[in-house]
Amino acid sequence: MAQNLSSIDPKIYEALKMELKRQREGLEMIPSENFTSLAVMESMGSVLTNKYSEGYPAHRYYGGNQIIDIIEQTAIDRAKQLFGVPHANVQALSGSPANLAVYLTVCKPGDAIMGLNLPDGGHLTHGFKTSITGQIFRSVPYHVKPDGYIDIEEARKLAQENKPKLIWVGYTAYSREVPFKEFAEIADSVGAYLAADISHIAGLVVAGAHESPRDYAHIITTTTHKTMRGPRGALIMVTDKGLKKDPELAERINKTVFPGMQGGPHENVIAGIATSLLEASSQEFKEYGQQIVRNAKALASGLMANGMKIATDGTVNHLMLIDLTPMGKGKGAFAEYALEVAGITVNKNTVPNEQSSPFYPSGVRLGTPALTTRGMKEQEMSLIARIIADACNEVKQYSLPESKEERHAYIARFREETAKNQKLIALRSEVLELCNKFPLYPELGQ
Ligand code: DSN
Repeated sequence: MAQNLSSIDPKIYEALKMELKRQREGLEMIPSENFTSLAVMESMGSVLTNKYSEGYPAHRYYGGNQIIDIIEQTAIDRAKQLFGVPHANVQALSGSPANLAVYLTVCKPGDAIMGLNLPDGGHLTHGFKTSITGQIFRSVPYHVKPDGYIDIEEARKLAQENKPKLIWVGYTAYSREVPFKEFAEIADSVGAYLAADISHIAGLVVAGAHESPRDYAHIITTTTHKTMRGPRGALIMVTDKGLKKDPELAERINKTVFPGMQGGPHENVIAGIATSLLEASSQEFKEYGQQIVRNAKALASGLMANGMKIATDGTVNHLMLIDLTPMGKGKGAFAEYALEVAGITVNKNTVPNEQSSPFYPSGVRLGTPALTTRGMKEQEMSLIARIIADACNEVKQYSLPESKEERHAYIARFREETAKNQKLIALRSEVLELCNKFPLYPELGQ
Protein backbone atom coordinates (compact mmCIF):
# COMPACT_ATOMS: atom_id res chain seq x y z
CA MET A 1 0.00 0.00 0.00
CA ALA A 2 1.32 3.45 -0.87
CA GLN A 3 1.77 5.51 2.27
CA ASN A 4 1.29 9.18 1.69
CA LEU A 5 -1.66 11.34 0.81
CA SER A 6 0.72 13.66 -1.03
CA SER A 7 1.70 10.95 -3.50
CA ILE A 8 -1.69 9.22 -3.78
CA ASP A 9 -3.91 12.25 -4.02
CA PRO A 10 -1.97 15.48 -4.53
CA LYS A 11 -5.14 17.46 -5.19
CA ILE A 12 -6.64 16.72 -1.77
CA TYR A 13 -3.21 17.00 -0.13
CA GLU A 14 -2.75 20.50 -1.52
CA ALA A 15 -6.27 21.45 -0.46
CA LEU A 16 -5.53 20.28 3.10
CA LYS A 17 -2.40 22.41 3.15
CA MET A 18 -4.33 25.41 1.89
CA GLU A 19 -7.01 24.93 4.55
CA LEU A 20 -4.34 24.74 7.27
CA LYS A 21 -2.89 28.01 5.95
CA ARG A 22 -6.36 29.59 5.90
CA GLN A 23 -7.00 28.57 9.50
CA ARG A 24 -3.57 29.79 10.59
CA GLU A 25 -3.68 33.15 8.85
CA GLY A 26 -7.17 34.30 9.77
CA LEU A 27 -9.19 35.00 12.88
CA GLU A 28 -11.79 32.26 13.26
CA MET A 29 -14.71 33.90 14.99
CA ILE A 30 -17.67 31.71 14.06
CA PRO A 31 -18.73 30.86 17.63
CA SER A 32 -19.54 27.24 16.81
CA GLU A 33 -16.04 26.50 15.48
CA ASN A 34 -12.86 25.61 17.30
CA PHE A 35 -9.44 23.98 16.89
CA THR A 36 -9.28 20.47 18.21
CA SER A 37 -6.04 19.00 19.58
CA LEU A 38 -3.62 16.89 17.57
CA ALA A 39 -4.34 14.06 20.04
CA VAL A 40 -8.03 14.17 19.08
CA MET A 41 -7.11 14.19 15.40
CA GLU A 42 -4.80 11.22 15.96
CA SER A 43 -7.72 9.24 17.40
CA MET A 44 -9.91 10.21 14.46
CA GLY A 45 -7.38 9.44 11.76
CA SER A 46 -6.79 5.89 12.97
CA VAL A 47 -7.50 2.26 12.14
CA LEU A 48 -10.77 2.53 14.03
CA THR A 49 -12.32 3.84 10.83
CA ASN A 50 -12.03 0.30 9.44
CA LYS A 51 -14.37 -1.36 11.91
CA TYR A 52 -18.10 -2.10 11.90
CA SER A 53 -19.60 -2.16 15.39
CA GLU A 54 -23.38 -1.93 15.10
CA GLY A 55 -24.87 -2.28 18.54
CA TYR A 56 -23.52 -1.10 21.89
CA PRO A 57 -20.60 -2.24 24.09
CA ALA A 58 -20.94 -5.97 24.87
CA HIS A 59 -24.02 -6.15 22.58
CA ARG A 60 -22.67 -6.02 19.02
CA TYR A 61 -23.89 -7.48 15.77
CA TYR A 62 -20.34 -8.03 14.46
CA GLY A 63 -17.34 -9.93 15.77
CA GLY A 64 -13.98 -8.40 16.58
CA ASN A 65 -15.29 -5.59 18.76
CA GLN A 66 -13.34 -6.30 21.96
CA ILE A 67 -11.14 -3.24 21.54
CA ILE A 68 -13.93 -1.06 20.17
CA ASP A 69 -15.94 -1.84 23.30
CA ILE A 70 -13.15 -0.48 25.48
CA ILE A 71 -13.09 2.72 23.44
CA GLU A 72 -16.83 3.34 23.30
CA GLN A 73 -17.31 2.47 26.98
CA THR A 74 -14.52 4.89 27.88
CA ALA A 75 -16.28 7.67 25.96
CA ILE A 76 -19.59 6.84 27.67
CA ASP A 77 -18.04 6.74 31.16
CA ARG A 78 -16.19 10.01 30.65
CA ALA A 79 -19.32 11.79 29.36
CA LYS A 80 -21.36 10.56 32.35
CA GLN A 81 -18.66 11.65 34.78
CA LEU A 82 -18.08 15.05 33.21
CA PHE A 83 -21.74 16.06 32.93
CA GLY A 84 -22.90 14.24 36.09
CA VAL A 85 -25.56 12.14 34.37
CA PRO A 86 -26.49 8.44 34.62
CA HIS A 87 -26.66 7.75 30.86
CA ALA A 88 -24.83 8.85 27.72
CA ASN A 89 -25.14 7.74 24.12
CA VAL A 90 -22.06 8.69 22.08
CA GLN A 91 -23.11 7.34 18.68
CA ALA A 92 -25.25 10.13 17.17
CA LEU A 93 -23.35 11.33 14.11
CA SER A 94 -23.83 14.99 14.92
CA GLY A 95 -26.16 17.47 16.60
CA SER A 96 -29.10 17.29 14.21
CA PRO A 97 -29.37 13.47 14.28
CA ALA A 98 -28.97 13.60 18.08
CA ASN A 99 -31.93 15.96 18.33
CA LEU A 100 -33.97 13.90 15.87
CA ALA A 101 -33.35 10.84 18.06
CA VAL A 102 -34.84 12.76 21.00
CA TYR A 103 -38.00 13.59 19.03
CA LEU A 104 -38.40 10.05 17.74
CA THR A 105 -38.07 8.73 21.29
CA VAL A 106 -40.53 10.96 23.12
CA CYS A 107 -42.92 12.28 20.43
CA LYS A 108 -45.25 10.97 17.76
CA PRO A 109 -45.80 12.74 14.43
CA GLY A 110 -48.26 15.60 14.93
CA ASP A 111 -47.42 16.16 18.60
CA ALA A 112 -46.90 19.76 19.68
CA ILE A 113 -43.29 20.73 20.39
CA MET A 114 -41.70 24.04 21.40
CA GLY A 115 -38.34 25.66 20.75
CA LEU A 116 -36.93 29.16 20.31
CA ASN A 117 -37.74 30.52 16.85
CA LEU A 118 -34.69 30.19 14.56
CA PRO A 119 -34.45 33.90 13.63
CA ASP A 120 -34.61 34.70 17.36
CA GLY A 121 -31.50 32.59 18.05
CA GLY A 122 -32.91 29.05 18.11
CA HIS A 123 -31.83 26.09 16.01
CA LEU A 124 -33.25 24.54 12.85
CA THR A 125 -33.92 21.26 14.66
CA HIS A 126 -35.91 22.95 17.42
CA GLY A 127 -38.92 23.00 15.10
CA PHE A 128 -38.12 25.53 12.36
CA LYS A 129 -40.38 25.24 9.33
CA THR A 130 -37.64 24.25 6.86
CA SER A 131 -36.44 21.41 9.12
CA ILE A 132 -38.17 18.05 9.16
CA THR A 133 -38.76 18.75 12.87
CA GLY A 134 -41.04 21.66 11.95
CA GLN A 135 -42.90 19.53 9.44
CA ILE A 136 -43.68 16.26 11.16
CA PHE A 137 -44.39 17.84 14.55
CA ARG A 138 -46.69 20.77 15.37
CA SER A 139 -44.09 23.40 16.09
CA VAL A 140 -45.02 26.23 18.46
CA PRO A 141 -42.04 28.60 18.55
CA TYR A 142 -41.31 30.97 21.39
CA HIS A 143 -39.41 34.21 20.88
CA VAL A 144 -37.12 36.85 22.34
CA LYS A 145 -38.53 40.17 23.54
CA PRO A 146 -37.58 43.45 21.84
CA ASP A 147 -34.71 43.75 24.35
CA GLY A 148 -33.26 40.46 23.03
CA TYR A 149 -33.95 38.37 26.16
CA ILE A 150 -36.10 35.20 26.01
CA ASP A 151 -39.79 35.95 26.49
CA ILE A 152 -40.46 33.47 29.29
CA GLU A 153 -44.02 34.68 29.87
CA GLU A 154 -44.89 34.04 26.23
CA ALA A 155 -43.35 30.56 26.45
CA ARG A 156 -45.36 29.81 29.59
CA LYS A 157 -48.60 30.90 27.91
CA LEU A 158 -47.87 28.94 24.71
CA ALA A 159 -47.10 25.82 26.73
CA GLN A 160 -50.38 26.09 28.67
CA GLU A 161 -52.34 26.56 25.45
CA ASN A 162 -50.60 23.90 23.34
CA LYS A 163 -49.58 21.23 25.86
CA PRO A 164 -46.33 20.29 24.05
CA LYS A 165 -44.78 16.84 24.45
CA LEU A 166 -41.28 18.26 24.22
CA ILE A 167 -39.72 21.67 24.91
CA TRP A 168 -36.23 22.65 23.75
CA VAL A 169 -34.04 25.02 25.70
CA GLY A 170 -30.52 25.99 24.61
CA TYR A 171 -29.69 28.24 21.68
CA THR A 172 -27.29 29.08 18.84
CA ALA A 173 -27.30 32.87 18.82
CA TYR A 174 -28.17 33.98 22.34
CA SER A 175 -25.62 35.79 24.45
CA ARG A 176 -27.32 35.53 27.86
CA GLU A 177 -27.75 32.77 30.48
CA VAL A 178 -30.02 30.00 29.26
CA PRO A 179 -33.06 30.03 31.61
CA PHE A 180 -33.03 26.32 32.49
CA LYS A 181 -34.88 26.72 35.78
CA GLU A 182 -37.73 28.75 34.32
CA PHE A 183 -38.20 26.29 31.45
CA ALA A 184 -38.13 23.34 33.84
CA GLU A 185 -41.06 24.90 35.68
CA ILE A 186 -42.90 25.43 32.39
CA ALA A 187 -42.23 21.88 31.14
CA ASP A 188 -43.15 20.30 34.46
CA SER A 189 -46.39 22.28 34.65
CA VAL A 190 -47.62 20.71 31.38
CA GLY A 191 -45.96 17.29 31.73
CA ALA A 192 -43.57 17.93 28.80
CA TYR A 193 -40.07 16.54 28.41
CA LEU A 194 -37.46 19.27 28.68
CA ALA A 195 -34.48 18.75 26.37
CA ALA A 196 -31.48 21.03 26.87
CA ASP A 197 -29.44 21.38 23.68
CA ILE A 198 -26.20 22.77 25.07
CA SER A 199 -24.19 22.36 21.86
CA HIS A 200 -22.94 25.94 22.04
CA ILE A 201 -22.22 26.19 25.75
CA ALA A 202 -21.21 22.64 26.73
CA GLY A 203 -17.56 23.64 27.22
CA LEU A 204 -18.66 26.54 29.41
CA VAL A 205 -20.86 24.22 31.47
CA VAL A 206 -17.92 21.85 32.00
CA ALA A 207 -15.70 24.77 32.96
CA GLY A 208 -18.26 26.14 35.45
CA ALA A 209 -18.69 29.27 33.34
CA HIS A 210 -22.39 28.55 32.71
CA GLU A 211 -24.98 26.81 34.85
CA SER A 212 -25.55 23.11 34.07
CA PRO A 213 -29.01 21.91 32.97
CA ARG A 214 -28.45 18.60 34.80
CA ASP A 215 -30.98 19.27 37.58
CA TYR A 216 -33.59 20.80 35.26
CA ALA A 217 -33.74 18.90 31.98
CA HIS A 218 -34.76 15.29 31.33
CA ILE A 219 -32.47 15.01 28.33
CA ILE A 220 -29.28 16.86 27.38
CA THR A 221 -27.87 16.90 23.87
CA THR A 222 -24.66 18.50 22.73
CA THR A 223 -22.34 18.50 19.80
CA THR A 224 -18.75 17.75 20.73
CA HIS A 225 -16.93 20.13 18.38
CA LYS A 226 -17.90 23.62 19.50
CA THR A 227 -16.79 24.89 22.92
CA MET A 228 -16.07 21.23 23.82
CA ARG A 229 -13.21 21.34 21.29
CA GLY A 230 -13.60 17.70 20.24
CA PRO A 231 -14.31 16.05 16.89
CA ARG A 232 -17.56 16.57 14.95
CA GLY A 233 -20.01 14.36 16.83
CA ALA A 234 -22.66 14.46 19.54
CA LEU A 235 -23.76 13.18 22.93
CA ILE A 236 -27.31 12.38 24.03
CA MET A 237 -27.55 12.23 27.81
CA VAL A 238 -30.37 11.31 30.17
CA THR A 239 -30.43 12.94 33.60
CA ASP A 240 -31.63 11.51 36.92
CA LYS A 241 -34.72 13.66 36.44
CA GLY A 242 -35.25 12.04 33.04
CA LEU A 243 -34.99 8.52 34.46
CA LYS A 244 -37.45 9.49 37.19
CA LYS A 245 -39.96 10.59 34.58
CA ASP A 246 -39.38 7.48 32.47
CA PRO A 247 -37.14 4.69 33.81
CA GLU A 248 -36.89 3.29 30.26
CA LEU A 249 -35.78 6.58 28.69
CA ALA A 250 -32.10 5.70 28.33
CA GLU A 251 -32.83 2.36 26.71
CA ARG A 252 -35.43 3.94 24.42
CA ILE A 253 -32.98 6.62 23.24
CA ASN A 254 -30.33 3.99 22.54
CA LYS A 255 -32.81 2.00 20.48
CA THR A 256 -33.86 5.07 18.51
CA VAL A 257 -30.24 5.82 17.59
CA PHE A 258 -29.50 2.18 16.71
CA PRO A 259 -31.24 0.38 15.09
CA GLY A 260 -33.88 3.10 14.69
CA MET A 261 -31.93 5.78 12.83
CA GLN A 262 -28.31 4.82 12.27
CA GLY A 263 -26.19 1.85 11.28
CA GLY A 264 -22.53 1.44 12.16
CA PRO A 265 -21.18 4.06 14.56
CA HIS A 266 -18.06 6.04 13.63
CA GLU A 267 -15.75 4.59 16.28
CA ASN A 268 -12.78 6.66 15.13
CA VAL A 269 -14.82 9.76 15.99
CA ILE A 270 -16.02 8.17 19.23
CA ALA A 271 -12.35 7.65 20.18
CA GLY A 272 -11.76 11.34 19.44
CA ILE A 273 -14.76 12.21 21.62
CA ALA A 274 -13.28 10.09 24.43
CA THR A 275 -9.96 11.93 24.13
CA SER A 276 -11.64 15.35 24.08
CA LEU A 277 -13.70 14.45 27.16
CA LEU A 278 -10.48 13.57 28.97
CA GLU A 279 -8.99 16.91 27.93
CA ALA A 280 -12.15 18.71 29.05
CA SER A 281 -11.87 17.22 32.53
CA SER A 282 -8.56 19.01 33.16
CA GLN A 283 -7.98 22.14 35.19
CA GLU A 284 -6.51 23.71 32.06
CA PHE A 285 -9.83 23.29 30.25
CA LYS A 286 -11.69 24.95 33.13
CA GLU A 287 -9.38 27.93 32.78
CA TYR A 288 -9.96 27.83 29.00
CA GLY A 289 -13.76 27.97 29.43
CA GLN A 290 -13.51 30.90 31.84
CA GLN A 291 -11.16 32.74 29.47
CA ILE A 292 -13.59 32.29 26.55
CA VAL A 293 -16.15 34.29 28.55
CA ARG A 294 -13.66 36.93 29.70
CA ASN A 295 -12.58 37.36 26.09
CA ALA A 296 -16.17 37.62 24.83
CA LYS A 297 -16.98 40.26 27.43
CA ALA A 298 -13.84 42.22 26.48
CA LEU A 299 -14.69 41.94 22.78
CA ALA A 300 -18.28 43.11 23.29
CA SER A 301 -17.10 46.07 25.40
CA GLY A 302 -14.48 46.93 22.78
CA LEU A 303 -17.01 46.80 19.96
CA MET A 304 -19.42 49.04 21.85
CA ALA A 305 -16.58 51.44 22.65
CA ASN A 306 -15.97 51.58 18.88
CA GLY A 307 -19.60 52.55 18.26
CA MET A 308 -21.09 49.14 17.41
CA LYS A 309 -24.47 48.07 18.74
CA ILE A 310 -24.45 44.67 20.48
CA ALA A 311 -27.72 42.79 21.04
CA THR A 312 -28.65 42.81 24.77
CA ASP A 313 -25.76 45.27 25.23
CA GLY A 314 -23.18 42.58 25.86
CA THR A 315 -22.66 38.91 26.57
CA VAL A 316 -22.20 36.45 29.42
CA ASN A 317 -21.11 33.52 27.28
CA HIS A 318 -18.90 32.87 24.25
CA LEU A 319 -20.76 34.83 21.57
CA MET A 320 -22.43 38.09 20.67
CA LEU A 321 -24.51 39.58 17.91
CA ILE A 322 -23.46 42.83 16.27
CA ASP A 323 -26.69 44.59 15.36
CA LEU A 324 -25.98 46.65 12.24
CA THR A 325 -29.51 48.08 12.05
CA PRO A 326 -28.26 51.59 12.96
CA MET A 327 -26.40 51.51 9.59
CA GLY A 328 -29.57 50.30 7.82
CA LYS A 329 -31.39 46.97 7.58
CA GLY A 330 -30.00 43.86 5.86
CA LYS A 331 -26.30 44.76 6.24
CA GLY A 332 -25.14 41.42 7.70
CA ALA A 333 -23.96 39.86 4.44
CA PHE A 334 -22.00 43.00 3.50
CA ALA A 335 -20.25 43.05 6.88
CA GLU A 336 -19.55 39.31 6.70
CA TYR A 337 -17.76 39.73 3.37
CA ALA A 338 -15.85 42.85 4.45
CA LEU A 339 -14.60 40.95 7.49
CA GLU A 340 -13.61 38.02 5.31
CA VAL A 341 -11.51 40.35 3.15
CA ALA A 342 -9.92 41.60 6.38
CA GLY A 343 -9.11 38.00 7.38
CA ILE A 344 -11.86 37.52 9.97
CA THR A 345 -14.44 34.73 9.61
CA VAL A 346 -17.91 35.36 11.10
CA ASN A 347 -21.43 34.59 9.96
CA LYS A 348 -24.27 36.92 9.04
CA ASN A 349 -27.17 36.49 11.45
CA THR A 350 -30.62 37.77 12.28
CA VAL A 351 -30.93 40.14 15.24
CA PRO A 352 -33.77 40.84 17.71
CA ASN A 353 -36.51 42.87 15.95
CA GLU A 354 -35.06 41.81 12.60
CA GLN A 355 -36.25 44.22 9.89
CA SER A 356 -34.87 42.13 7.02
CA SER A 357 -34.81 38.37 6.23
CA PRO A 358 -32.72 35.36 7.41
CA PHE A 359 -30.88 35.32 4.05
CA TYR A 360 -30.14 39.06 4.19
CA PRO A 361 -30.13 39.63 7.95
CA SER A 362 -29.11 42.78 9.80
CA GLY A 363 -26.39 41.40 12.01
CA VAL A 364 -23.33 39.22 12.36
CA ARG A 365 -22.71 36.54 14.99
CA LEU A 366 -19.23 36.14 16.35
CA GLY A 367 -17.49 34.54 19.29
CA THR A 368 -14.25 33.75 21.05
CA PRO A 369 -13.82 29.94 21.48
CA ALA A 370 -11.31 29.46 18.65
CA LEU A 371 -9.34 32.64 19.38
CA THR A 372 -9.09 31.58 23.02
CA THR A 373 -7.73 28.18 21.96
CA ARG A 374 -4.95 30.08 20.15
CA GLY A 375 -4.07 31.76 23.44
CA MET A 376 -5.49 35.22 22.79
CA LYS A 377 -6.64 37.27 25.77
CA GLU A 378 -8.44 40.52 26.61
CA GLN A 379 -5.66 42.70 25.14
CA GLU A 380 -6.01 41.05 21.74
CA MET A 381 -9.81 41.35 21.95
CA SER A 382 -9.61 45.09 22.19
CA LEU A 383 -7.41 45.23 19.07
CA ILE A 384 -9.75 42.87 17.22
CA ALA A 385 -12.78 44.97 18.25
CA ARG A 386 -11.25 48.01 16.58
CA ILE A 387 -10.42 46.06 13.41
CA ILE A 388 -13.98 44.67 13.21
CA ALA A 389 -15.56 48.08 13.70
CA ASP A 390 -13.28 49.61 11.03
CA ALA A 391 -14.09 46.80 8.58
CA CYS A 392 -17.86 47.13 9.08
CA ASN A 393 -17.65 50.90 8.64
CA GLU A 394 -15.87 50.42 5.30
CA VAL A 395 -19.01 48.90 3.74
CA LYS A 396 -21.78 50.81 5.48
CA GLN A 397 -22.72 52.67 2.29
CA TYR A 398 -23.86 49.44 0.61
CA SER A 399 -27.47 48.38 1.02
CA LEU A 400 -29.56 45.67 -0.53
CA PRO A 401 -31.69 46.81 -3.49
CA GLU A 402 -35.43 46.40 -2.84
CA SER A 403 -35.88 44.89 -6.29
CA LYS A 404 -34.86 41.23 -6.34
CA GLU A 405 -33.80 41.48 -10.02
CA GLU A 406 -31.18 44.12 -9.19
CA ARG A 407 -29.66 42.23 -6.27
CA HIS A 408 -27.44 39.79 -8.14
CA ALA A 409 -25.56 42.45 -10.10
CA TYR A 410 -25.38 44.77 -7.08
CA ILE A 411 -23.85 42.11 -4.87
CA ALA A 412 -21.36 41.08 -7.57
CA ARG A 413 -20.22 44.71 -7.86
CA PHE A 414 -20.06 45.05 -4.07
CA ARG A 415 -17.82 41.99 -3.80
CA GLU A 416 -15.54 43.14 -6.58
CA GLU A 417 -15.09 46.59 -5.03
CA THR A 418 -14.71 45.25 -1.50
CA ALA A 419 -12.05 42.69 -2.45
CA LYS A 420 -9.94 45.63 -3.69
CA ASN A 421 -10.66 47.96 -0.76
CA GLN A 422 -7.25 49.22 0.42
CA LYS A 423 -8.35 49.85 4.01
CA LEU A 424 -9.62 46.26 4.30
CA ILE A 425 -6.41 44.95 2.76
CA ALA A 426 -4.43 46.95 5.35
CA LEU A 427 -6.60 45.47 8.12
CA ARG A 428 -5.80 42.03 6.77
CA SER A 429 -2.09 42.72 7.31
CA GLU A 430 -2.82 43.64 10.92
CA VAL A 431 -4.79 40.40 11.31
CA LEU A 432 -1.95 38.37 9.82
CA GLU A 433 0.57 39.99 12.15
CA LEU A 434 -1.63 39.09 15.13
CA CYS A 435 -2.15 35.52 13.92
CA ASN A 436 1.59 35.01 13.53
CA LYS A 437 2.02 35.85 17.22
CA PHE A 438 -0.32 32.97 18.13
CA PRO A 439 0.84 30.10 15.91
CA LEU A 440 -1.69 27.38 15.19
CA TYR A 441 -0.56 23.74 15.03
CA PRO A 442 3.17 24.60 14.88
CA GLU A 443 3.87 20.85 15.19
CA LEU A 444 2.46 20.34 11.70
CA GLY A 445 5.24 22.43 10.14
CA GLN A 446 4.68 23.97 6.73
N1 DSN B 1 -24.28 25.27 12.75
C1 DSN B 1 -24.39 25.46 14.18
C2 DSN B 1 -24.03 26.85 14.56
O1 DSN B 1 -23.25 27.45 13.86
O2 DSN B 1 -24.51 27.37 15.55
C3 DSN B 1 -25.69 25.08 14.65
O3 DSN B 1 -25.99 23.81 14.11
